[in-house]
Amino acid sequence: MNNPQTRFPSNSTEDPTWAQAIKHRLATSVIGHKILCYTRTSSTSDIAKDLAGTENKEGVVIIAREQTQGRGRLHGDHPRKWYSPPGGLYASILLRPTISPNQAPCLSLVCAIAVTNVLLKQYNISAGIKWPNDVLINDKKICGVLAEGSTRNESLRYVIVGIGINVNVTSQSLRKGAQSSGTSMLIELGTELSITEVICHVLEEFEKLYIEFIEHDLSKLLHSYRSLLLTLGQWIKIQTIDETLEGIAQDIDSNGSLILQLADNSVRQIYSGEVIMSKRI
Ligand code: BT5
Repeated sequence: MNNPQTRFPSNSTEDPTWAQAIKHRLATSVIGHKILCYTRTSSTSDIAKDLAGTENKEGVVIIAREQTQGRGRLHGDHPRKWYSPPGGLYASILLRPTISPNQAPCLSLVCAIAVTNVLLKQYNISAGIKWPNDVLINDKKICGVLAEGSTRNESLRYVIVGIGINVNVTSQSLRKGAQSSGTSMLIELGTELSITEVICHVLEEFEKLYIEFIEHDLSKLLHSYRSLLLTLGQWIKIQTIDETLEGIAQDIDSNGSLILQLADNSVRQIYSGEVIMSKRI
């Protein structure tokens, strides 16, 4: 049994009324069968990790209006920070997919497709994806996705997909958090939106794509993913764990890896990295 202290961190304030409102509006069958909402917490992904010890059924969703220790992907040994002021949407989904551990990173691509589809179709915001899973509008980041998996005896125990979306975050707030290169739905549309509605759209779209992914791996979703990618066919510079490479972003393979054609025409498969520059050719 988990220590309640860790399960509900002391700086967390639960908001069961908000959880009920989301459940009432949500039209999904698995994702969000249980929802825990917080006004403020350290990181929704930490709470989800803690719950993974006791919650056997996948689809539990943890949502917060503010995070004090929101994190992004690892950079060396340290996670990058995800600036998480009030006005943003911070959510983590506990999943137990029956896939091999090396397929787990694909879930962040699936989630990036879901968020981008919602921005495009529900809000008419022309968003695209920067490989692997940043959602951008005019080169400005509006959403980041983080998939963290846990394995035992070489099989996947669970994956937590964390989603941060700047919904009603103002440009002043982004400046204050040193994220002037980011944007928000409020900035793009000039109007505040219901965070409840945004999370319901995202969870509904994610569930649809997650089921397709489980049934057919990434193959059925690759076409959508490619069409949303901003850098395909472009000359890019990419920072991997141990080197910086430049070349043409040729394609994405069925594991979600980027296929990069270098200047000498050799081809590299990049599993993870950060695109730091791109230009049309
Ligand atoms: C990500 O990492 O983009 C993944 C972010 C995932 C956040 C969610 S929120 C719910 C759940 N709980 C958590 O604690 N995390 C997840 P990465 O690709 O490493 O990008 C991090 C970089 O994005 C930072 O170094 C900044 O440059 C930039 N950034 C940070 N906060 C931002 C914001 N609010 N808006 C735009 N860009 C931001």
